[in-house]
Amino acid sequence: MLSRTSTLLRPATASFARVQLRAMSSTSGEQLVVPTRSSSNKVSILTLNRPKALNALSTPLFQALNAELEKAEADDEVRAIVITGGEKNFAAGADIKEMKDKEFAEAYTTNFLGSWSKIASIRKPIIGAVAGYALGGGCELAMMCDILVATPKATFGQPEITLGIIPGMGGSQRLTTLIGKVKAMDMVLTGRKIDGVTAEKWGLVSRLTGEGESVVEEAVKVAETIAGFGKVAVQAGKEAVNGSLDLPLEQGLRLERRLFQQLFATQDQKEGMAAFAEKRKPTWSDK
Ligand code: CO8
Repeated sequence: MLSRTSTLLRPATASFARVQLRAMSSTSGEQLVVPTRSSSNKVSILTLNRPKALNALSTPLFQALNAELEKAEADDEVRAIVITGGEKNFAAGADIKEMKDKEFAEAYTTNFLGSWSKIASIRKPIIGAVAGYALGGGCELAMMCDILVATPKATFGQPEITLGIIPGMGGSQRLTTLIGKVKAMDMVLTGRKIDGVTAEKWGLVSRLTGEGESVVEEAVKVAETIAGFGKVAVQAGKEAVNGSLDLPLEQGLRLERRLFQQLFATQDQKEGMAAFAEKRKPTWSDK
């Protein structure tokens, strides 16, 4: 699955990989999330790996993804994260077979899906790489990434209505913020699916791959660009943009101004501006 990306990616170190295997295996021993690193080692690439079920998002898969996200967040070497389903399918939604017999009491008392939004609390930048289906929970997972790269033929949709339910992980909320009320209503109430080209036009996707390009490689390139900047400013940028989603304008502007002013206390601000004046490349210290 990762063969087309081999020039940019390399497997995690042996000891790292052993830990991953334990954390990410299903009871059948299947590795549900495959962690690799970019050749610079700065980008953690997490590949959903249930190809036969089109990467349907089961509870064990999400537990594995959450565990990998926590490791990537804690790893000092990792400066950006790519989440992908590889070059064929991102994820065709929550696992319908797992959900079909759920009852209200169990779903409510066990907070079913409650932990699935862990990704939204990760402070490092996350780039989603979408090919094929990103449906239901798959579309919602994609929308929890900070930047989305997709193929023109990728398929986005919230088809929950066809199953007698509605989106449960932000599909009605994040989608509306991204593409506006009437288009979100259209997708949520009719189950309408859109391709990558339309998703880019509507503001759901930030970049499309060109002819013959690997979506994972393109996402890793974006991640490497970010990984090349100072960590403090990157984290502040992510916090400021996310603030705009939660805060009224006045408070959002105050957050942005405070973060902006605080960056003048960093060595990276001194270095970045000195390097510009001296016509040289900056060397970031992340301080
Ligand atoms: N769950 C479980 N299994 C799935 C899912 C899924 N969401 N999607 C596909 N599969 C399985 C199929 O059952 C099939 O398995 P098998 O070979 O054992 O029969 C295999 O994947 C291949 O699928 P198809 O044969 O159906 O492949 P097609 O190419 O004919 O069709 C489709 C592809 C159109 C994507 C079709 O599989 C489909 O419609 N899938 C369901 C899409 C969907 O409705 N998704 C929304 C699910 S509900 C949801 O996500 C709720 C979100 C709530 C929050 C969740 C937070 C994460």
